[in-house]
This record gives sequence, structure tokens and C-alpha cells, in this order.
Amino acid sequence: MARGFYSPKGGEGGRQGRARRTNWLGLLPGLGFSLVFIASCSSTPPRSEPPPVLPISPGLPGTADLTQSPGFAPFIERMRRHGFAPAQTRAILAGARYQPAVIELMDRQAPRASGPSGAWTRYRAKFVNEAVIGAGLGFWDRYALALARAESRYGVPPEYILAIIGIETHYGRVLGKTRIIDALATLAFAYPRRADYFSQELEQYLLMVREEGLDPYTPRGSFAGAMGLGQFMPSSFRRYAVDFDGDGHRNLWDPVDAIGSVAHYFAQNGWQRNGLVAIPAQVQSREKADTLPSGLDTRYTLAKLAQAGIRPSIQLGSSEGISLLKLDAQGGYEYWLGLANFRVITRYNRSIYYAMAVHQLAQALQTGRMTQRTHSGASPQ
Ligand SMILES: [Ca+2]
Repeated sequence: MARGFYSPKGGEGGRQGRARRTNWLGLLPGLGFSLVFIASCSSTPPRSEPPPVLPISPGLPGTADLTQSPGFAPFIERMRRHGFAPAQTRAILAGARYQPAVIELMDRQAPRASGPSGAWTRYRAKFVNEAVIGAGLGFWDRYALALARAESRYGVPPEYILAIIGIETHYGRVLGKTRIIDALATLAFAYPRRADYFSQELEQYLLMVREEGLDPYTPRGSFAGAMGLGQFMPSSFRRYAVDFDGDGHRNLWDPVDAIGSVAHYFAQNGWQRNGLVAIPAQVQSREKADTLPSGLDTRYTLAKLAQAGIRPSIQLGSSEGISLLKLDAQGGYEYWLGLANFRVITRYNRSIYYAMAVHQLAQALQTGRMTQRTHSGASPQ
């Protein structure tokens, strides 16, 4: 998802229609404020235990009020600075439901084994496969004009925009069906480990629905609050979403707006037109290569890499700032060199596997497109 963390796909399905518009005056106070929430917000359950199952209908005896969360009062204050009266914020949140499944899914994102276990090969197979490539090529045909326009305006090639949308939502097939307000309120007020992050996203969400004139209870998406074909978090929605079809609304459930918005996201995060993303590396020996630390934050010159017996598989100019990437593939580690645009992809989701899957899916889509166009006699673009 845009700006967040890896979210496992496939647990949610459904299609989000265009979010209904609302009259904000209708949300002013008058609703009851009794909210049902997790009883204790002071600790995170250990990963090995199932998450607590709590009643979700308001007013049941023995349940706590959302206002008991230590983050609740500061949140009301923060929204006041944006012109939300406390009663108004409370009224909106009164309609949010605690969703234990959200906590459960969040806790399931266990850290990966340190390897070698072939984790990259398994990850790749989920996203770079015939089904996703086929759907991506169909999407490319349908939205070729918008993709070309996005490339011209933002410098991001169609295949990378398509790879993001394919990995995030399988081209709109898996958009998530959790109400965004439920996901964000649950994580902001009942998930202490990430409360800071999610209360900021909840704040951004309320600002977003006010700006866009949306009913706060209508948008749906992932259990972590990501929305639309590119799975933007609310802060990314506000910062990077664009109205790319010119109908006056930013609608990330609309493919054309999603295409423009993903490209805009990349451009704003430093995407270099015609820049390289990643290339395989040849290593003389693993022992020698492993004398250099690897990872997203590493920066090497070609000379430094050569000293460790690591060479690019294609000729590179005098590149600086090369990240050495080591992937836990089945049958042994793979070494890659990540360039500036690779790191831009990680701004979307800070994961080497994620960015590499985007890159490899993009390459497969480009090859597929060229093959199609060649066979049909069209120019291979
Ligand atoms: Ca639009």
C-alpha cells in the first residue's frame, strides 16, 4: 500500500463503488456518544495468543468506551485544530466499529525468517505469475491512453504503474471490504503498538472525507485503511491523489484517477525519467560478496562493489549510490543492485521484496506487451 507496510493480499475481496457524497451538516452532534471499544488499551496481546473478541454493538454492559483510550482526548484536540468541534469528532467516531479481525490481521504480519528459506521465491510467485501478467496486459489495453498520458506528465513508464496496481489489488479485483473508519479507529485506539501512526492516518482520513465531500462511513478498503486500486493510505490520498480524468473528483477507485495518482506518487518521491530500477549482479564468490553489508540503506560505487567481486550484469555508467540487495531465493541467494528508482518504489512500501516484485512484474508486462504488439503488427509500444 502507499506508505505503510506490507499487507498480505487475498484475505479480502469485493469491489468498492464510487463513494457516496454527503452533507457534512448532517453529521453534527446529536448522536449518542456511547462507544464500544477494547477494554484495555495499555498492552498488545502476545503474537501467540488469539486476539480478544469483543462485542461490537454499542451499549452492551461490561464494554469500555472509546473515550477510555489514552489516545482519544488528544485526538479530539488535534481535530479541533482542523476546525472539527469536539462534539462533531465524537459524533463521527460514534459510528466507527471496533473490528477484532483488524487487530488479528495486523498481528499476523509476523517478521520473516532470517533465511535461507526461499522466502523471496514464494513471495514472488504470489505476484509475478501468469494470472497477474494476463490481467495486467488486459488493463494496459483498456487504459493505454491514460497510461501514456501519465508517462508523459510524470515520467513513469506504464509497466511500473501497472505493476503497482496489479500487486496492490490485482487490477481492482481485491480492493478490500473493511470500512476505512472502522479499520483506522480500531488501530488508532485499540492497537497501542501502532497507535501513533494510525491516529495520524485517522486524522488524515477525516480531513480527506471532509475535503472530498464523502460520507465517512462509505469508503472501504484493506484492514489497515488503504484505499482504491493503488491502496493509498489517507495521508497519501491527500498528498498524491490526482483527478486524472478531469471530472472534478479524486476517486482512487476509478482506474484513470488511480493511474495518474500512482504516477504522481512516484514523481513526487523522486522517480527519475528513464532511470534504471534494479539489475542482477554477478558475484565471484558469496564469501567475498558478503563482506559488504546488503540492504536498502546501503550505498556503493561500482568500484567498491568490484573490490568485493560484485559486478552488474549489464554495463552501468559511473553510478553512485547503488544499494546491494540480497534475496533469499530457493536454491541460494540472489544478488541485485538497486538504483535510485528502486528506492522510490520502496517509498510506496518499504520492502525490498515488494519493490523487486514490482520491478519484475513490470519487466514481464513490458515483455508481454511487446510480444503482443509484435504479433498483432502494431508498433511495440
Ligand atoms: Ca476524477
